[in-house]
Amino acid sequence: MSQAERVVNFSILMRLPRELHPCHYSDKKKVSNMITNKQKICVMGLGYIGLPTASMLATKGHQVLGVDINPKTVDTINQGNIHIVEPDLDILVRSAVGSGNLRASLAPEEADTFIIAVPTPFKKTETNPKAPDISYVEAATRTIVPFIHPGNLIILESTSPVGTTERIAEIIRELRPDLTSEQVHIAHCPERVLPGHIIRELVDNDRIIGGIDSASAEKAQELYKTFCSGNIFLTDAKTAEMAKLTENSFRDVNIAFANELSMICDRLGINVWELIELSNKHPRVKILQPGPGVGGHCIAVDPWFIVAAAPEEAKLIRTAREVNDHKPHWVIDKVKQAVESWCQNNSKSNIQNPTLLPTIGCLGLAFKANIDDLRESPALEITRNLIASGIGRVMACEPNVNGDLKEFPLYNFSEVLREADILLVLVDHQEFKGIDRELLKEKVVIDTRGVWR
Ligand code: SAJ
Repeated sequence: MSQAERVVNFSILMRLPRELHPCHYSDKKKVSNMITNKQKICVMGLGYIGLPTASMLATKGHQVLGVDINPKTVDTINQGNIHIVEPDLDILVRSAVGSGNLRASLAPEEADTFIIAVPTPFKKTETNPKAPDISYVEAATRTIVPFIHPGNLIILESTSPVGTTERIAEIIRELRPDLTSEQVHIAHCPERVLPGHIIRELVDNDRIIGGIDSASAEKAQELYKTFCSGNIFLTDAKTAEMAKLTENSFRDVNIAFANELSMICDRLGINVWELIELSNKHPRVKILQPGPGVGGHCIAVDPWFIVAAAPEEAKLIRTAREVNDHKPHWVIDKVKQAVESWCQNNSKSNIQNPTLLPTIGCLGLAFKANIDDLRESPALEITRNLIASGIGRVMACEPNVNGDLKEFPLYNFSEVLREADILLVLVDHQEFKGIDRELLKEKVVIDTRGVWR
């Protein structure tokens, strides 16, 4: 182990729980000896996947160059800091940069392996409002093309529509006719990590690697073995692409089932949380939890890639997306109904003459529990909509965000509990659990997460 690796591992060891530090990962049998397999690696995109992957590889002794188009991101990382929130990532990045094994840049350099970890959102086209947008993958590929040498490995980590890995091969063929297909290895190794648990899952999760040929898959496996202690399964690129989309679609369909049940139960006057708990006592039933909708930038996006590729066949997957996308609107209607009832019970007020409208407390804005990530959050969408509708004074509370948002102020939980007439629970953050139920006595409660069921 080099001095640099010792510094990395020691500093992480000092601050991370044992099961989270890289020495512990490398204790595991399946993680190969880092010293025998050091590479120069160029990681394109330093977001939620690229940065943890780059840092992890650096702590395993590889020389890693992280590339991002945002100069602020590059500067932040070169100072050993992070621009995103993820538990323990700050420690990992600081150590990786401090060791000299990780640096960030605006431009790629020659390397043994290139890893592409850029966004794959959807875009509106004339024929499809949710068409996959692989332009970032294409742009990243074009950027690395001049630096590719015979023997190089190119890995696509981004969740991608079926055919994207082959598209990378096509771009390289077009722009570098001097390279034969045997000289360049290309594989898809879709990321599978859960935001909030990225560092642990990066190491522990099983991985699927799909090569454009078996030599590519095997070469990629060698690299992932240097930090991944889970099993690594090899397949072709198309199957690997579809496997990732399938995993997120499976979850989306199952959440849609729970969300649909919650709306049915509301109509029938049944407590959906009790219903799910009881149904899950069956040995082969495992229903997920309803919520205000599905957020984040993965599960609400990836199923559309399957729908776009097979619109005739993907009926269930499409419907699940529609059910989950509808849920925030259903919640907004529930709040509007609650406001109307509140106004009727408080005779001085009505919606047309808003001398006395209720205060609505929105609890949680993040896209899921115990994180601060507001991107594609149904809770944020609902809160924005309620503010714009002017049906009452809205007090939003997000305990994981410091200060106010640009758009509206944030209040602390106790202020909201004290002042709100209607309490709308949008995220099952730890802070909201276990409060004295007496405090809810005079309130109208709409609990989309079953926190106070
Ligand atoms: N949600 C519910 N009810 C549930 C579970 C989740 O309403 O029972 C909601 C959450 O509140 C959130 C959304 O679904 O709004 C997504 O949250 P999540 O925890 O299910 O998933 P993500 O988006 O954080 O991460 C997913 C993971 N995929 C799967 O679990 C199959 C992760 O492993 C992937 O790596 C990630 O997508 C990704 O990057 O694709």
